Amino acid sequence: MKVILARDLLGVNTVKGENNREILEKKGLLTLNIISSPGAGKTTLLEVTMKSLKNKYNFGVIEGDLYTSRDALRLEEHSHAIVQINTCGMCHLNADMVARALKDMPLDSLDVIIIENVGNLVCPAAFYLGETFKVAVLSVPEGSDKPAKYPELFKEARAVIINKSDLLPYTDFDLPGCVKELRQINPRAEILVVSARTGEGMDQWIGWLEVNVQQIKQLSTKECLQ
Ligand SMILES: Nc1nc2c(ncn2[C@@H]2O[C@H](COP(=O)(O)OP(=O)(O)OP(=O)(O)O)[C@@H](O)[C@H]2O)c(=O)[nH]1
Ligand SMILES: [Mg+2]
Repeated sequence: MKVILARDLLGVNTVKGENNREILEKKGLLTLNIISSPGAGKTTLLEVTMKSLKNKYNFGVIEGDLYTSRDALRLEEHSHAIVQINTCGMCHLNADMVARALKDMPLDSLDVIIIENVGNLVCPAAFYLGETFKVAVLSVPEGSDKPAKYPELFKEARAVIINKSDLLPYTDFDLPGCVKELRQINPRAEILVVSARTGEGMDQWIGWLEVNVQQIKQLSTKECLQ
């Protein structure tokens, strides 16, 4: 009897993720894998971000949802290319799904790829898709204890966005305590406190994004010249 271990499946996924990464790096594309619990505000954050940058950068979006194309419809007007993946019940995207989506994208005319993962704080963190960075979104109503209780994603994220800061006065969210725990879990993560609704903190997040778009472009140009 053949026994397949979850570890082996993850290994196969990682190899496919590395293939995606190679393709994306050659094109000089910053690729962000945006992960959060359902409803933390990923799509809202992306709507505001892409609206403010769409005259500067061409965004390619891979939208992951169990069902429906609702989020893709919200982002379509701000993106240069968009592919919706419906996982039909699966709680995360995997590298193979992303490889198929990339084949349908005009990579040469893009500057950034945004992958909005399926809303889930745990499983998506285990599946490498070939992204440059994972970005974790935590929202105020979820509670400030979540990074310590669900550390997998927060350990790996290059940026952690604490969204819905407009709700801080109405909740018991302990912002200094949360930031302290995040720093213990992941000292190198950029921590950004934002409200996609009011716009508070959005300039810092957009600034972070722009710096990284440029760095990845410069890296790929240097490699081409060598
Ligand atoms: N008060 C407040 N509400 C927000 C903010 N950002 C998003 N929301 C609301 O939160 C709800 C969920 O937002 P979405 O952007 O759909 O969240 P999501 O993470 O994309 O959700 P899934 O894709 O289903 O996981 C919506 O009602 C938004 O209007 C914010 O900064 N403040
Ligand atoms: Mg969404």
